[in-house]
Amino acid sequence: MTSALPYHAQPPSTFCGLEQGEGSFDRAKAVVLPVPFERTTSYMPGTKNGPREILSASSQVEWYDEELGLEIADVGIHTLPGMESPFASTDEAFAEMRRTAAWLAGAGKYFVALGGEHALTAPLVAGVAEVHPGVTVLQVDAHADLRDSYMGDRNSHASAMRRVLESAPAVQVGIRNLSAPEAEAIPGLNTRVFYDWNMRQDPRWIERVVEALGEKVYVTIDVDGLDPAIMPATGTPEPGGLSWRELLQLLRLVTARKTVVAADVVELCPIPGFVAPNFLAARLVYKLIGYRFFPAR
Ligand SMILES: [Mn+2]
Repeated sequence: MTSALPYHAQPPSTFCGLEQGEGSFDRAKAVVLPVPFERTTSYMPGTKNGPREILSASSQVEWYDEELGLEIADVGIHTLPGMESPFASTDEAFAEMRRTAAWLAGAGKYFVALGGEHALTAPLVAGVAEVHPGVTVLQVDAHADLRDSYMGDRNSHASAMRRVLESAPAVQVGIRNLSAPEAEAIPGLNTRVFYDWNMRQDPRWIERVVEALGEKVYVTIDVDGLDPAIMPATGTPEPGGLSWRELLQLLRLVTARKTVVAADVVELCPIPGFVAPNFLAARLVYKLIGYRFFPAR
């Protein structure tokens, strides 16, 4: 459509600048859902700008993926309008997210949600679990997020995975920051934790992570799970973490062996004028879509 305009148009705010005509949603196998939710951020705020900056950076992502040897965008990627919840309570906003996740999963769409703070993962997983009972959650994160509540708030981002465990078991990868009560709680919880300090002592750690997952998987990637050298744009950075290559190897094996039904990329806290982390997040979302539909054989 833009080619018909008598001016040079700005890239539309769709993922990868893909044009969306009539029937785009129906044809799309993949859906990008912007969720600029930010309520409980404890250190540096700004995750509500994550979806906008990921979409903006994605306009610079090549549709051709050199690793897969094809244009991932051919599967059909529809970008939904961002979720707005300015006057709603957190419970109401979460109920809306849960309904939306169940609607998308029920429609057979593979969705990737763009956060926003990590608390949004729990209602999305709950919605997906309504359609895919038995789904397990793969979390990449520096933080265990297993506090039962934080500052009196059970819906805090610091409790994100504790709430997730109420609807699905989890496998947590790259963990390198948690409290003593969280560490003490882990043996009694339906989760398997791969700590960053020792997970590479086993050269087969990626296989062990994948073996710990069920057949259907929801992937949640808190960008602070990555090495802050490549991902400084996050509110609670931690030294250590996964490299870009490690994360891709992990996702490649998960998609080869399991069915990934939905995903989210959360906690990007964009740094004004510094686009590399935003571009990394955009490329990660594109890889999450590519691996899902063109898994390794
Ligand atoms: Mn985190």
